[in-house]
Amino acid sequence: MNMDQLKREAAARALEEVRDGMQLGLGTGSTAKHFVELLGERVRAGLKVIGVPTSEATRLDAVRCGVPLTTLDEIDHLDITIDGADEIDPALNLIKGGGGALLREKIVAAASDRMIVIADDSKWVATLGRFPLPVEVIPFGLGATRRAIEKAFAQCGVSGQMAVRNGKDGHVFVTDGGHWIVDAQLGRIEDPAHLATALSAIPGVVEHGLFIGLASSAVLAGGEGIRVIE
Ligand code: ABF
Repeated sequence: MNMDQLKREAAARALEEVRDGMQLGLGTGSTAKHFVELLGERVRAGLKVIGVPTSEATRLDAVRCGVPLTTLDEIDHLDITIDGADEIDPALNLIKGGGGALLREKIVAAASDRMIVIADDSKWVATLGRFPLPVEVIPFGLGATRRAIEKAFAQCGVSGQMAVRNGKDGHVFVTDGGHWIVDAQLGRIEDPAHLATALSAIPGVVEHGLFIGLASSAVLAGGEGIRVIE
C-alpha cells in the first residue's frame, strides 16, 4: 500500500466511530481530506451528521462531498473531531500546523468531546520536534515576538532556526485568520507541555502547533495494518 492508501485506511477506520446525529469537527490536510470524502459517501447513503470545517480548504471539500456544515456559533459542542497531524508521541501529544490551519484546528478540537487523530504511521515519534514547530504570529511587532519566542525556547531547553513560512507562490504564507507562521527547527522537544504554556503566554503569538492533551486516540495505518492508540 502506498502512503495515500494508508491515509485512506486510517480515515476509514475513524469513520467507524461516527454515528447518526453526530456533530463533527472536520480536520485539514490530505488524511483529513480522505475522511471528508468517505464521510460524504456515507452522507449520500443517508447518514445524518453535521460538520464544522477547520479551514477554507476543508469547507470547500465538504461542500463538494455534500457534507452539511455549521459553525461553532450555531451549535454548542462537537462529538468528535477527526484530524491529521504532523507528529504524534506516545502520550498523544501532537505537532500540527504543517498545513497552516492550526488555529482553527485547535479551536475545533478544544470544542470536541473527543479528538481522533488519523495518520500513516510515519507520523509516530518517540519525541516530538523533528517536524518544524509552527507558531502562528501577528505580523505587527514580529521582531519582538521572535525574541520572546527565542527566550521561551531557552527557558524550555530547546533552540533552533526560525523562519517565516512562505507559500507556494514564494510570498509569505497567510493563514485563514490573516496571520503569519514562523516554523522552528527544534529537533527534540523534551517537555512539550512546558513549551506550549510558555509560547501561549507571548502576546504576539496567536497559537502554536503543540496540541497537548487534546487527542483522545490515534488511528495509525502502516504496512502491518491499523493500530489504534488510546
Ligand atoms: C493538518 O494537516 C495539520 O495540522 C497537519 O499539519 C497536516 C497533516 O497533513 P497530512 O494529513 O496531509 O499529512 O491536519
